[in-house]
Amino acid sequence: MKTVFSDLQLSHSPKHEISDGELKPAVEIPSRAEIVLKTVQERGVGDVVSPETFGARPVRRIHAPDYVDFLESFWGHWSGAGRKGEAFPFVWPIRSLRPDPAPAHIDGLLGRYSMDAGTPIGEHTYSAATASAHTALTAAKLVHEGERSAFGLCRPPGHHAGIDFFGGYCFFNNAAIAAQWLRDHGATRVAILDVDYHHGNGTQAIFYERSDILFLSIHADPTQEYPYFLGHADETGEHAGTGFTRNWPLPIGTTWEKYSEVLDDASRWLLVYRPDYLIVSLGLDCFEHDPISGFRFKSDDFFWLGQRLSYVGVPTVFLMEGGYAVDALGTNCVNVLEGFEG
Ligand code: Q9C
Ligand code: ZN
Repeated sequence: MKTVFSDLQLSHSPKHEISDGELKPAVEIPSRAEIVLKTVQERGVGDVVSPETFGARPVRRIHAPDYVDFLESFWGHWSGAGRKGEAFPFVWPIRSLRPDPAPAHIDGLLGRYSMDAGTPIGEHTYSAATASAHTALTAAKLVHEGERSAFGLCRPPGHHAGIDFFGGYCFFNNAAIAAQWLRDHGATRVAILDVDYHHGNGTQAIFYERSDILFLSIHADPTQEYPYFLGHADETGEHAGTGFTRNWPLPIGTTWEKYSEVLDDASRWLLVYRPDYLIVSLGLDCFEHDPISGFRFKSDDFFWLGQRLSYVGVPTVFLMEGGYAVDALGTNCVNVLEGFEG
């Protein structure tokens, strides 16, 4: 299986995040991608290729023009205003407040286009997020050209990013951009299976009213875990998308034994839907030693996860999402890919 990766994705290098009432060291850091790349090479998964350029259009097929413009121009405004460090939002247009017209002030803009204070923007965030999206697109294109599978080593991740907001360490929704690109290049149905520990709120919301993209997610119960405000079992799609979203929230402490029963259920939905392509939002944060997560996968369990995904029998694009136990991240990720390849 080919891996797609670009060094540009390393240039987003957040120093801190706001969590637990503190300014803590960031966990979504460049070494995550470096160790996965190193393990892909050491274990001989296959060639590593650079992303192709796709221009600006595929990202703008998913994201609002004003949001993309905001991300592209933000650092100039921020540094121009004399701000020194990385940018954190701290005020949001919830409920009675108006998102539109968008504010002109940088602090207002940050809140208008974000969902949390854990996801700082730095000087190179836009170019890294763009490269990450192009990595996803290139992996999708490889599978579209006939490969059985491909691995987009995406970083920053994507599944929390919505049409016009960043959050959860995500800026552009790589899986959504890849799914839409496949639809725009002949696919009739695309399925996204999100196995990140956190609910993929951005991906779900983007496709919530559509039947041509099936969204399935297995994740920690949002009553107990980030993103807290989406991912309940009763969210199943709306309008034309009714029945084309499915969520399996699971309790903190879930092991592979329990998870795999639910994965069987999700696999049955895939078999019934018969997608042309499967995109796996591949979070590796279900690992027992993940520093911010509460499931109990062992490293070997990721191999079984990959094996089960191969049984779906559909051309598959793996796109990396979360996973923060850096030392084990390469092993866990490559276990999925090897489990898939059999
Ligand atoms: N005290 C992804 O896995 N909040 N994003 C963590 C920890 C944010 C995770 C707070 C978690 C976002 C792609
Ligand atoms: Zn996650």
